[in-house]
Amino acid sequence: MTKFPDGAEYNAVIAVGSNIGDKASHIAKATRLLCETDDLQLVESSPVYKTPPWGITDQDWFANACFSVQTSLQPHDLLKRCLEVELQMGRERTVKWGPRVIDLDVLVYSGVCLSDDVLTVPHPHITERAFVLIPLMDVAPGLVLNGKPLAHWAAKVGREGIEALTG
Ligand code: A4P
Ligand code: MG
Repeated sequence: MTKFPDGAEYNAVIAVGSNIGDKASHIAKATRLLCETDDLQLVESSPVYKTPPWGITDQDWFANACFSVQTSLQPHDLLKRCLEVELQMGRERTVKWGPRVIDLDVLVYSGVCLSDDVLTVPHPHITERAFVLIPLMDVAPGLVLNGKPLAHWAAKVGREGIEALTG
């Protein structure tokens, strides 16, 4: 279960990744598109990080970032919005964990722990992935996952091969 820090200004965190073309601009564009309507405000963006590919390692490096948001959208509608932005940006689904122009994942949502056919929140594997934990710590440093602070999980996975591309 996730515990949000008391008084947090955000109620959800989105992770974004890209490993095709101009990766950092894809991330900037996705953030802009996602926050275009009144029901979702950007609270804070992490730097964009260059990260080694995880899962399928025989593919180009990724750019990864996280951003915290304040939204009135319920979790499934937030996922729907993320998938719409992916489609708008020409995302094609070919290989699971394979190359992608843009990937938007709902990492955490305040007070929500659920899993059904289309959505699992908190996103599975957060605690095993440095490419998620490092930007997540930038925007939600007080978050507690499975009873431990993010720094605990981040120390376990290390940060080998990860460097900031933008500040
Ligand atoms: N889905 C369920 N829960 C969620 C959620 N919390 N957020 C469903 C978003 N989607 C969620 O995702 C498949 C389905 O997951 C969605 O339709 C939604 O209903 P997808 O984006 O089509 O497929 P995918 O991304 O290939 O699979 P998956 O399991 O989401 O992979 P991940 O976890 O996104 O990992 N290495 C680095 N360095 N950086 C990366 O960003 N990304 C991946 C993909 C692999 N390696 C990487 C990176
Ligand atoms: Mg995904």
